[in-house]
Amino acid sequence: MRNGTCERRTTETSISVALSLDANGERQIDTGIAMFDHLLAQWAFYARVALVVNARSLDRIEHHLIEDAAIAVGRACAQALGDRRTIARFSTIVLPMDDALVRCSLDFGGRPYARIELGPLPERIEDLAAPMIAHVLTTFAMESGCALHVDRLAGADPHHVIEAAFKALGRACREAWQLDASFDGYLSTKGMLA
Ligand SMILES: [Mn+2]
Repeated sequence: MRNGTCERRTTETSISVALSLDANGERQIDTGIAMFDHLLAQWAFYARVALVVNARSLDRIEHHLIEDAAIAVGRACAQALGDRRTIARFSTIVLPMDDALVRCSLDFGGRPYARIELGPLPERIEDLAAPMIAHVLTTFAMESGCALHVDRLAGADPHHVIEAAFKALGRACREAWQLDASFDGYLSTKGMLA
């Protein structure tokens, strides 16, 4: 089983994440921020992972809580992926949700990069500050070791746009993390992922 955990305790937050890649989308997520829980649940469900996230703020600063939870989820992914032998590595998903259409394209080759283009968003979406959305996606890319491109292709409702982004990321992770039986080793002409 490909499992990862991350315990992160600082003066700002207390975060606990447990992740299993080969699962069925079951999740238990509590960050105290309903919209963030909702987005993590969408990601986990469509990635078909098992995800436990318990995140508590110790300094009552929302930015720290969300940032640290994203770091912990990304690190748990990196640990679960291990040496990344035989993973399919790439995926591109274009995902509709009513008016919204979002493309997520990624490479889990281990070189972190993020380009997040979600267009104009209101200051807050439900109880989540909008600037945190790109921050979460970028942090995930840096800590999990993927090159991540997310583009809003259409969308009027900001809730739909960001929800579609996390669903697309989940579907793309599921594809990229699948083991490809057509080769034995690393999916790279270099013979390694670096
Ligand atoms: Mn929703």
